[in-house]
Amino acid sequence: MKKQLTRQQYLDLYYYMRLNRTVEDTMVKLFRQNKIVGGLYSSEGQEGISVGTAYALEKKDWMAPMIRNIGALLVKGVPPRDIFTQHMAKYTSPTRGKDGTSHFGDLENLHIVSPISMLGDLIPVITGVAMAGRYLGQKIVAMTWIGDGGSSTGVFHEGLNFAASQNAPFVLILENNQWAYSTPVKRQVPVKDLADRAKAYGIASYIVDGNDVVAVYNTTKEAVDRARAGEGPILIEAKSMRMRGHAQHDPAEYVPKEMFEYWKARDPIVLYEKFLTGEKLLDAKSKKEIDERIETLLTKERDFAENSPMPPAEFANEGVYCTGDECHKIAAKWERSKAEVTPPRSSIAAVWSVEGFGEGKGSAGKNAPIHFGDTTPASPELGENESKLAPKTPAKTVVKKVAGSNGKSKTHASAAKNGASRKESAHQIAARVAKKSAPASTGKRR
Ligand SMILES: Cc1ncc(C[n+]2csc(CCOP(=O)(O)OP(=O)(O)O)c2C)c(N)n1
Ligand SMILES: [Mg+2]
Repeated sequence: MKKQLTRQQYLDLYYYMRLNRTVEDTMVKLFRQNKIVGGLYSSEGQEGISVGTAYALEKKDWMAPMIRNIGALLVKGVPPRDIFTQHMAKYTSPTRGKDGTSHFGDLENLHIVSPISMLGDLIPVITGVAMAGRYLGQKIVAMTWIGDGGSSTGVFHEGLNFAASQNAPFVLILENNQWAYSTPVKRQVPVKDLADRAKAYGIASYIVDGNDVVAVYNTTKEAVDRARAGEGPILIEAKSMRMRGHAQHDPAEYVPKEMFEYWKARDPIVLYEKFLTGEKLLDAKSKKEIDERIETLLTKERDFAENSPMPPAEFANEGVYCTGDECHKIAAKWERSKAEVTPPRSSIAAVWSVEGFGEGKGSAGKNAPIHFGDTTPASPELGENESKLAPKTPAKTVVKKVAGSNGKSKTHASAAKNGASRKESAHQIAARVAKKSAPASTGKRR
């Protein structure tokens, strides 16, 4: 563990790891009292990953946590009461009792995308968030987490390939906790390091000791900085151990005892306490203060959750589907001029063109719809489908004469190119692009 952070930052990491564990310990008690609705998962032994990775993000950045990332939610600013009420399906919870576990997000303020249970599906979703942020000029980085088991799903590979080919500012944390339910990593993946999967997509990767929170933070900070600088997605494999069963119902008897013992001696919180004490960053007094701070906060938050009502029965019909603005508002937050991404200033016209499109016999000249496949039109002039699809405006009206700034008339297309007109329709732009890219029309099929 190399010393690089300020004392406050070191203590923050400690506070959040302790808070993460105590929140989960509290929920185990609530579960045993039958107050938790649905499953309860544990990140015991993996707190260093959730906390160290999320701590490397800035406020404006986005994350999409999974079930073992309660620590990441806490670091991003979610109050413990939201986690308690959500697991207890209370009316005061973020989903107002509609869902359990950590299936909630905050698109407006904290920039958290709700977990998706289908393993791997968050990868393309959060890649889209990363791309949207870049398009809007926000300079954000997006992050999500995946397990060793989840890294074998098809969508993991599709998503990572997509993120890589789009150079998305995205950091993926692969939590290798040795188990996917009762399947050990060795029996599901024929490679030693899951980070090697990054090679298939030509992206950078790191391997880090997931039980060393400072190493996790330093590695993730470097990756986040690189992604933000435009280097594309980065994969971090954090090696750790799932210290409990898959969920509360699972006693994990299939895990060899020696394996638990090995990892227990490497408990991330115990290791970190030793480091902090050795570096004189934490003494008995400051430890006691942190203990009391957590105890006071969680007593208040748990009491709030326990005293909150369950949703009223009538509410079962409401909020099932998004109804638009009254459900939630999403407005793009532009941090660059829209003109930059709008023709004619943008370098790429917002239309698709296909070379040779519009030249075929059945395509009605240069103004036909895009016609894929080698189909034979029914009539020499227009195919049956094409006649339905073809715009009603004949091609000759598209390239109409407009007055140029020099008083002479010129085509609408060249006027748009000079920024003189912004009123072209998509068909008009398509016709212009097709005309520009196509060689002089011979009317021959290609
Ligand atoms: C696509 C998909 N397949 C199966 C499941 C059922 N399932 C939920 S968690 C889990 C094990 C996941 O193991 P891993 O990815 O290693 O994460 P961990 O539980 O160890 O954090 C499985 C199989 C699922 N949610 N989604
Ligand atoms: Mg796992």
